[in-house]
Amino acid sequence: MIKSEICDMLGIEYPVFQGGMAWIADGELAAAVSNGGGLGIIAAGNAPGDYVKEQVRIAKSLTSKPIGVNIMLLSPYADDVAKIVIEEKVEVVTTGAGNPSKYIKEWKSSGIKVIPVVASVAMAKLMTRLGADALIAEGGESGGHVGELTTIVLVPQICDATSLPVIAAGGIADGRGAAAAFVLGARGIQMGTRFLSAFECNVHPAYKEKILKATDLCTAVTGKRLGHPVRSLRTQFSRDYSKAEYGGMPDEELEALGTGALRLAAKEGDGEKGCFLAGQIAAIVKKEQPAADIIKEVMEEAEPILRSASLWVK
Ligand code: TUI
Repeated sequence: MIKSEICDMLGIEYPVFQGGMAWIADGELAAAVSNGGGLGIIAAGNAPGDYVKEQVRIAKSLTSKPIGVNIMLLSPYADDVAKIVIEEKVEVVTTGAGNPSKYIKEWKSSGIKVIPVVASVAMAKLMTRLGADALIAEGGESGGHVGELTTIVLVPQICDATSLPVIAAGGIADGRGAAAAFVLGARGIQMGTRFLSAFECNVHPAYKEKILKATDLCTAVTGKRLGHPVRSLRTQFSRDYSKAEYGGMPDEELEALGTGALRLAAKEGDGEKGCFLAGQIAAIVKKEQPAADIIKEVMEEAEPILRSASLWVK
């Protein structure tokens, strides 16, 4: 059994977080992950506060275990959601795509565990100083909004920069990746892409199908020019967007081209105009299964790998 201080800190069985995937990670998925012994996380994404409130209530009706909410800091509703997590007594807040400094004091004084995603050493040091409880080090192999560095170089550098426990994210979808993360110094893992194939994940069936059929080179990063690089499956949308991005389309038009594309993929499975966020590890996701089985399987795979690591030492 793999345990770490993250389990004690949050009252969870396995040090496994489910990534806060915008328009996908709802109350039902989060509850299934938490009931499976991990930390289920509801994605606020760009959705209004009422949506988040509803999903938290759904999750809490389905589990008595701790749950988290991921606040996407580029959202126009981030301030609203920051209050709602306090009102709804959410146990854990993770943040992404920005700097959550202005919220941390209030979350902490409300008893919320604060776990920001960091993509640089500077941000890790700042979050440590401001009283975060742990950090998620997310490498650019991940789906969605990506930083510059890969998981293998980011995790040890973040571990060296902080005394807080670090959760590794980006490029992890099985026990090999999980074991590697622990060897790099992480005390937990976060997976997004792998949970897309959970039975309890309510994403459109066409999205799941694309993940199950994904191959090694099937993702690409778009949006660098606007300062919001995003990794998604190579589709009609990503090709059209890249063409516009490098073909000189004005910024406002380019911004408009991306608006609504995440929702179209997640809710409608729209293969033409949808943006199907996915990590580079999508190709090793091969089957649908209950969220609880995903957690167990990944942890059970990692255990013998970590045990046998000592065989390399002569
Ligand atoms: O946030 C994510 N992944 C996401 S957010 C998202 S929704 C979206 N919609 C429109 C445009 C962009 C995104 C889909 N996927 N992952 C966590 C993450 N956070 N990755 C990288 C970062 C990050 C980047 C910069 C965290 C902090 C940061 O600090 C910048 C600063 O303010 O100094």
